[in-house]
Amino acid sequence: MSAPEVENFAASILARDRRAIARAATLLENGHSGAWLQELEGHTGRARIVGLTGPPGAGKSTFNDQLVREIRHRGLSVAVIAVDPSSHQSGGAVLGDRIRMARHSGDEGVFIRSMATRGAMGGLAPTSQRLLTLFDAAGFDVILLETVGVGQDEIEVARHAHCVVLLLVPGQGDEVQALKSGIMEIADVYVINKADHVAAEKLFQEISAEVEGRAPVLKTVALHGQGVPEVWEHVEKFFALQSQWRPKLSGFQTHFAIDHLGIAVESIEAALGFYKDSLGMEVAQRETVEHERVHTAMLPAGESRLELLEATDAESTIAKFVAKRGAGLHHIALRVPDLAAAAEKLKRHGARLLNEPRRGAGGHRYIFIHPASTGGVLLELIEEQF
Ligand SMILES: Nc1nc2c(ncn2[C@@H]2O[C@H](COP(=O)(O)OP(=O)(O)OP(=O)(O)O)[C@@H](O)[C@H]2O)c(=O)[nH]1
Ligand SMILES: [Mg+2]
Repeated sequence: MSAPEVENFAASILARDRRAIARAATLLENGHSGAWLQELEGHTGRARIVGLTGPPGAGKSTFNDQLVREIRHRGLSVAVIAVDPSSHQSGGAVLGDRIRMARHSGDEGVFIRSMATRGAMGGLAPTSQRLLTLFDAAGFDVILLETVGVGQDEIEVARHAHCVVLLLVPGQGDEVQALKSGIMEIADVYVINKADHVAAEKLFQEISAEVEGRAPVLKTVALHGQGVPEVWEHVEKFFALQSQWRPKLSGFQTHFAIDHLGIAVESIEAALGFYKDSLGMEVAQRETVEHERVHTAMLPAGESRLELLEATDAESTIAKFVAKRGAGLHHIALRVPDLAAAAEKLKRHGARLLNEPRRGAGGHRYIFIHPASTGGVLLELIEEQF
């Protein structure tokens, strides 16, 4: 693909063009990728990835089909990646998935893809990771990653998914197998499927005793959809709890980001001898802020930046800082979504604000907070710009 074709292809995927998504999925399954995939990587982190695993014949495909229906009822879009390791010969898996696909065909909010992996290291990790990138970038709210619990793959699933649902069925001695494989420790929601089976209650009791309240244990009859909405509710509850401490799930992302680190230097030219010439960083922007009496140079570093600060004259706070403490880290700047609200809240809590919100380098609004309030470092808050 030429550069413009790559651009076009990536743009079509980001615009949720189904034909482009299908073509990309096929390319990935056949082991191809390209610059377009890298392009997509910058647009991920929003989808909720739910792993679904369990022993052969537990009803995963049946359950998943019902779950897709439930997710659609709630107005969310969903992509399914069904991984079928060929060491497990279920026969009708791919055929069954075609039938499922047909059931949801015409529904723009559903995309189902079956993938056979060959051999033990048949490539679940790289291919499914890339498909996750694809579906995430294509804007699906939920991605269901389904695999048969026959060994390493289920642990892989746990590594890729944010939330793992483990399906167990009565009458197979699964619980013993599950315990051995280690999946019992990594599941976030336990489901006893085929609850219409006579031995279901006994298994439910055993698993509940084993899990000891660490995670919910639920019963379903996937065949009739019974109990499936409750499972989804627990998955949502799990995500709600996770969002409090897991910024990995963007969409729930923390509102704070390090905008830049400010370094007071004697001379920007001299400092650039190190940062630019020796280290190889680029200067994105140079500016003089008259009212702060400072020259600045901004050097991008990932999503954040280094800001070199040089005094314009002896009355500058930077000049005073350097005279008193020597050149060095001068301040840390955090981005916040609503500066006025942050300033109000800080005042209420008695923090020492050094100024009212005002405009600085680059035109953004900012405040400074005295080191006495922040643990010893001068802190700048900058308003997020959209
Ligand atoms: N009685 C009963 N049968 C069920 C239930 N859920 C699924 N089944 C049946 O169990 C069989 C296996 O279901 P699948 O959904 O194909 O199971 P799977 O886990 O995807 O199977 P593999 O992909 O082959 O590992 C099918 O005949 C289903 O109709 C249930 O709740 N109760
Ligand atoms: Mg299946």
